[in-house]
Amino acid sequence: MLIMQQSHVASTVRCTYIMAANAVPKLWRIGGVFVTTMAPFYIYRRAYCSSTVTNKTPSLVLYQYQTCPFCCKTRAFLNYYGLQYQIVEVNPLSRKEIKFSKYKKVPLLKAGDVQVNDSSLITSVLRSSMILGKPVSRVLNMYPEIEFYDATNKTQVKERANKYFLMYGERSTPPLNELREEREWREWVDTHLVHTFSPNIYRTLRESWQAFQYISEAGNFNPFERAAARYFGTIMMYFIGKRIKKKYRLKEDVRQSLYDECNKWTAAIGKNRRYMGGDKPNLADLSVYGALTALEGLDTFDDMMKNTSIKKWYGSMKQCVDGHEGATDKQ
Ligand SMILES: N[C@@H](CCC(=O)N[C@@H](CS)C(=O)NCC(=O)O)C(=O)O
Repeated sequence: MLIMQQSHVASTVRCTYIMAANAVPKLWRIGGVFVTTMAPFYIYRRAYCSSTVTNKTPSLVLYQYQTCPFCCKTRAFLNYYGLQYQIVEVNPLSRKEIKFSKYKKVPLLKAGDVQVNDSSLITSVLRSSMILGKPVSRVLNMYPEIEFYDATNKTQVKERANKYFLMYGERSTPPLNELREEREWREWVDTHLVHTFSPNIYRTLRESWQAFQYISEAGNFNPFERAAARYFGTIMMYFIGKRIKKKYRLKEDVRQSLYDECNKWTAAIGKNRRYMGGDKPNLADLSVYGALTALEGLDTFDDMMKNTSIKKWYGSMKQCVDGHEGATDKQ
């Protein structure tokens, strides 16, 4: 497995920067200066992740930012099931690698000619495809797109309303309460857990500075550009982090909000289960684990490990995912 470790933290920051900036449009415009400064230095990278291949697996190409939490969660799924895939690291500014796509976010997955957008949809479609033994193109039709008006953000939105559901067809399903629990916690990752990330990563000027050290070190900067990224990015993200904290009503101490979410998760697993899926991880385990890997290497991650009950579960998950333990469990 080829891991693009050198860009790990830089991409986390880059992604949370983009997420944050989208959440705060006015500051995004200010951020344009930063974006322009950074633009030439994001490098297009390809890597091949290889593990078990099945005859049924189409050629999978994952378009991603290396440590965007949504991309991390998709990779955790692919790695756990030992699927072979190619990574295309997207330039977050030009996004030229995904010019072919109307959907402008990552992750997006190409399975042969079929494009699947959104981390949760990718997970559901691929898992359903394994369960049913049907090609991705056919399974994707089971997730119809609906369009609606989002009154909060005042935009027209296209969604696959059943994106957290798995398709079993004629096959026997696990107990319904287990399926419901798995769905609800997968949704919780997208609607609660990830919202605690940016305010924590940019919590203090020191942490924000630390994060932007990684960005500038990962890129090929001349001294002026490196300084511009460090100083401008550090300050801007510090303030954007505060806005996000307010938007999602996080606690005064944002670490506490992250700890609370982690402890909620371990409490939901309880004392009698190793994983939410029982003896083996289910899609909720993979989703929580994958999203949290985006924080690795940052102070936030170390604090989370020290101050919550998540460490043991996280360590077991790492073994399962890195060991592709789901590769024998594709049905
Ligand atoms: N619901 C999507 C969210 C994906 C998302 O927001 N991705 C961010 C990166 S962290 C992105 O691509 N933003 C680019 C942009 O909005 O311009 C998923 O789960 O995949």
